[in-house]
Amino acid sequence: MLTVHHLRISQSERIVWLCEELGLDYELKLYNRREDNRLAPDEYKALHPMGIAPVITDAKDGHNLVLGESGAIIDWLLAKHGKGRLVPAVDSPDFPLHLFWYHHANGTFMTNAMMALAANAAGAAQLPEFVAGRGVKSWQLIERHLGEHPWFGGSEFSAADVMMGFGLTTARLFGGPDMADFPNIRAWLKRIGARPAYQRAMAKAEPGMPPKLD
Ligand SMILES: N[C@@H](CCC(=O)N[C@@H](CS)C(=O)NCC(=O)O)C(=O)O
Repeated sequence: MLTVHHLRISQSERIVWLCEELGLDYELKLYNRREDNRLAPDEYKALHPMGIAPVITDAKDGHNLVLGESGAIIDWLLAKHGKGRLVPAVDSPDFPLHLFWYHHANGTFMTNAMMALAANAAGAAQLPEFVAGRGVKSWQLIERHLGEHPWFGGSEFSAADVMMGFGLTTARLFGGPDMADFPNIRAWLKRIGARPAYQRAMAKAEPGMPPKLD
């Protein structure tokens, strides 16, 4: 049985969302963050050597899969169960858009957000230029892209939207720019908020917590 291990208020919400988009049969286990340091509890740390969310497990046909890292998990789920869904055709002009944003999400956008968080936690009076500059560029590029295309992967919703989603929604609970400056991003947030799969995922992953869509 496929099990999604979701650490509350974390990037593992992506995997719940993907499972709902694909209509998969899966078990969802919720874990609260530790009270003292907001990190994953020991039970979560025991799942995988990195001990960070997301992690999936799947015990099937004598194989016990334990897989971490959002992109690896999404690639695995799409390869196993996607049947071509949520990735544009290789020959489509949407394919490179999808690839760029699918990888920008963790390769640059979230990495930069984490560096900003770390600098703030360390008491930096201001962010180092390479962090601040990259953050501004990323947000501006996202805004421009979503003014030209409805989805990160171009004309259709794709796994790139799932990858980008956390940084544009729940991660903003920890800080982020003034959304008044980003009407195209706000329109995208409305579009994902209207998706039944997103609504189901967030109700299951974060019961009682309204998704951060404004
Ligand atoms: N690049 C990783 C990032 C994972 C990550 O940083 N997860 C955070 C939550 S957003 C985490 O598990 N934090 C709790 C901890 O470090 O104990 C991925 O996407 O899987």
